[in-house]
Amino acid sequence: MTRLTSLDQIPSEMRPGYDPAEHGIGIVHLGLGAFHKAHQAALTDLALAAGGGDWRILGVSLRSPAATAALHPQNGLFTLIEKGAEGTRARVVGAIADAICSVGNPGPALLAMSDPATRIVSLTVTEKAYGLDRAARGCDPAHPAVAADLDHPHRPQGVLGLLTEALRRRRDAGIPPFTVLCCDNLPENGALLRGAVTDFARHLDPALAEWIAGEVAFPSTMVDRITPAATDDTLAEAARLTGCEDQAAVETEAFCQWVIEDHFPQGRPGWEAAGVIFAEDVAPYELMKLRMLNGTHSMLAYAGFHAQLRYVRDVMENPALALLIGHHLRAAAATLPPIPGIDTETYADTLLQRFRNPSIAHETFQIAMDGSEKIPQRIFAAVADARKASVDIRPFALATAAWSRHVSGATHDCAPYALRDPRAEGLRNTATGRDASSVVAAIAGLGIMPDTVAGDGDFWAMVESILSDMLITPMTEIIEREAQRPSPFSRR
Ligand code: CS2
Repeated sequence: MTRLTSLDQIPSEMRPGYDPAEHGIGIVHLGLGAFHKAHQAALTDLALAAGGGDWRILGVSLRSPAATAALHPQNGLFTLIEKGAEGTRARVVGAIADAICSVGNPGPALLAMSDPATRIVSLTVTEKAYGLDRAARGCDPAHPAVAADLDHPHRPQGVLGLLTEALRRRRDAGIPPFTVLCCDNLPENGALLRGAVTDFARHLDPALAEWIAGEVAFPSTMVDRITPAATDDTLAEAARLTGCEDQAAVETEAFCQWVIEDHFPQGRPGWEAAGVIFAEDVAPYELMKLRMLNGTHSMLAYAGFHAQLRYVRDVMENPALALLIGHHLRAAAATLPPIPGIDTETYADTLLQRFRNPSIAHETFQIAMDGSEKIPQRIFAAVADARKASVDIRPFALATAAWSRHVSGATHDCAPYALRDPRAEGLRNTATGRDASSVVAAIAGLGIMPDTVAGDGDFWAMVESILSDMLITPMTEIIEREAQRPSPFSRR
């Protein structure tokens, strides 16, 4: 079978509705994973078909050459397989013009980011890659990439280093800055990244920091599309559908949402043609998504993984766990400020439907990754607001206990696994194989939550009591027992 390299090879109904060769690059994207391809690249593809413009994307991989090895030989083309209630649809996306890898050689990425034609630099690099000091809203000089880039700012490897060096070059050359578009699941992601980049720059050149603070736009975004990591099955399906070998194919759900603050001084693609919502203030949407979708995802990932449920769709088949998922969604909704035009019950129902999607094989172990980077905004922030609004905190205590069990490495009812978390080493020393109170002390002492939550004795007592059971009882039994408890979040 021939490798996908050109649109002539595929059926005409699967081609983009425009000729990619007629459109120049306007966006450099950092973090070339499945999510970027299924979300921003897919939507930019629709926007190019509808409104044109020089808005194709140069993808930069910051971690491994694998994404580049898949996309570069295919001239950036890849098959997008969308799976929803109406069945499977596939099309080839032409929005990515090329892919490069910056590992060990940031030169080409910096060149592209400093090019006047680049007007947006977007990012999906995962929470842990930034090197944020979230409490101080700055950068964390102890983060390995931040430390290395502060030492060698002209040969950056990390996110903050690359952005700052590219912005410096633009300032020095009198080129207006690009807009920085953070697309990771962080609260007020634009403002958070602005704080981190300006703080990073301040360590090197205070005048540059001032220029960035005054001139660079960092709109916040809420991104949403459930996209499992591509597998051999994904590639085989793409080959069947297109008739070409495709090493870069991606599969995703039919649902897709992107809410963005409309602040793009150098312009932007006509994304509204692709259904993108532009809002004055994205924060309420982000909070809703982080606490309802992502918070529930984390809870079901830890409980589900330890109940030996491999995929989210399997979790939804367990009636007791499905009931607890409903409780978590309603508890999370109760912590949110009202959002005009949004009914959180309807949003919760849509989420349940999406989690049930039988054609999406989303591994609980994948979602369980990097808990210490995710739980703060997904669970602990909800606890803080739940306390203010007198909302029952038990669902959040259950989620925290399930994460703590994952961190403790207890395997009395499941196979051994490696903890995938940037704080894994520290947690191995303080939490692995320990009793419930030591694990809870290790978690509460991580410094990743508001002081009010860290000092909330009742909350931690509840977590510890659930966790003590979880350390000796099979997770399936804990779930059954928990589901039988009366809850204010039962659907009336
Ligand atoms: C998930 C997200 O892996 C995870 O932590 O919760 O990747 C989730 O699938 C996306 O945010 C959906 O938009």
